[in-house]
Amino acid sequence: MRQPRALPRLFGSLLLVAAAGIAAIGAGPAPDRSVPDPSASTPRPLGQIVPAPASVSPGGAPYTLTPWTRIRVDQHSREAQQIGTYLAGVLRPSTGYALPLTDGPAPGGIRLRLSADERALGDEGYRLQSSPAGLTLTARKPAGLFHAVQTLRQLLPAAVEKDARQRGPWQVAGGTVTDTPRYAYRGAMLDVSRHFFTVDQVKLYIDQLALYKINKLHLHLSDDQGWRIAIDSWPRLATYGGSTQVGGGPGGYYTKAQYKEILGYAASRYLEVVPEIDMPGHTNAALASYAQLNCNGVAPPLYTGTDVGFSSLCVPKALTYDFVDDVLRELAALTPGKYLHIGGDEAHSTSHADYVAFMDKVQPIVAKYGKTVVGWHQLTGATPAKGALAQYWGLDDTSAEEKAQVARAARNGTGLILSPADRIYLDMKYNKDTPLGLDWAGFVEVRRAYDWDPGGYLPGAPASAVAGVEAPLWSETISTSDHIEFMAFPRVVGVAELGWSAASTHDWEAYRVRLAAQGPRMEALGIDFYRSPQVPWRSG
Ligand code: NGO
Repeated sequence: MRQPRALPRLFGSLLLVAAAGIAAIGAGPAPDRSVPDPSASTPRPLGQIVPAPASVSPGGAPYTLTPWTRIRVDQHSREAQQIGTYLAGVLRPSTGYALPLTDGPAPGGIRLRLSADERALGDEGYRLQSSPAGLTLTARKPAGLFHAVQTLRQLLPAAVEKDARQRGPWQVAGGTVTDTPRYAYRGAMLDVSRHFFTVDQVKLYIDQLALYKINKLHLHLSDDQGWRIAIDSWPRLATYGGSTQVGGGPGGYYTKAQYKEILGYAASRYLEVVPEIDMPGHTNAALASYAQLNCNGVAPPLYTGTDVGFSSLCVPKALTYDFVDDVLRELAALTPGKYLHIGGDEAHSTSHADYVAFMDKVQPIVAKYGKTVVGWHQLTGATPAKGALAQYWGLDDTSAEEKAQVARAARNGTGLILSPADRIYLDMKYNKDTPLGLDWAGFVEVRRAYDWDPGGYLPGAPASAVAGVEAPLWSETISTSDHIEFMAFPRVVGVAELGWSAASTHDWEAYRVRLAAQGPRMEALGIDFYRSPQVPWRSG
């Protein structure tokens, strides 16, 4: 986690970072990785970023930031202005340069340009052009401009991420990067129910995810151990249901104002928040808060263990649907994004018939409030609503029938978010010695998390059904930001690449070298990542 840092002894290590370059992605002979480039002033090659960019044409002399550099932003776009301010905020502390924002001509400056004509750049794509005359970031939409800024950060030396003044030079290799994502859904999930995380902790994670162009933050807001979002019509959900967590700590919940603060912060980093209220199982915190929600009218005690599958909303009771309607109405009203996630996993205490009946009643409530259903893939055992997304969390050895059920739904129009547990569950231990995490899906090393193809992953599911990928971080054993960082990084970086980069760039040997170059950057940012022996890290 980011700590205030003393002025470091940095210049030597920058040479190594700069030397970590490889040629354009997926092309040409493999570089000799054992020989560091001895040139101090060689900027990092344009393709040397994560996620791998769609296309790179290197050429010409580098661009150099100077104390006189200005950031020139199209004045008419407030969002472009905000992105310019954000960029200045990243660059000022480490460069020590003033980097004023301007809308006038800025010779030699950084230009942020929005252009509606750039159709090929889509909703999130961008172009970065670098030459001694200037650096231009172009996008059709602000999200693309924001992603361009992340690319620019990665093209500068890692020390640019430090929060105190460092020595330059601050150069970006000459040439052009043109980049668009493979998938529109590139997510990370944080379970704030098993352990509660504060607004600031969530913001920190958002910043870390944004660096790698993740664009969805799924918040698991309710579970047996805690209800984490204030619902005015059922206030005890938060005040009582949110009053503990795994292991019996104090828990917590977000007031609506705090939740909006998270939403605003996520939006400023171009992440859409996907809120989840898990049901009909995983509902002990709600059942404990209101006796009348229980079939027998008796509230169970709050729960601080880690078992799953023992709770269920009372499917035959009419009140259950008043409750769900109230919760989803209030949540939808808070949610600027498209999706409401209704869980649906591990409903082991709900009969199959009840499960199907429940989903038949609840999915139309989501639609009534103008949102699109997301559910864990067990939803495909009921009838997924039109346009719904099913989040697949099976394993390589999940039964053929279960996979076939999901594939069938995909052929019938249900979109897929892929979160295979034995690949990208960030709460799985890396190996037997990992002090945190679970191992029910096996150990997941960095290579395993990266080395699979979402497009062809689920047999019988059309590639076109895949909306994207998401890396869930369940928090039974995770209770601090350091924990989040250690389990997420660097695996979530690989997931970001699977979500963004074309299948043709997929190559573990090349990826691990690009990932290694992220080590000093993550160090500069204070991210306590796992130094996997599979990655040729360079010290920073
Ligand atoms: C499962 C379960 C969660 C656990 C998680 C732990 C899903 C979708 N339901 O994933 O309740 O927290 O495993 O890895």
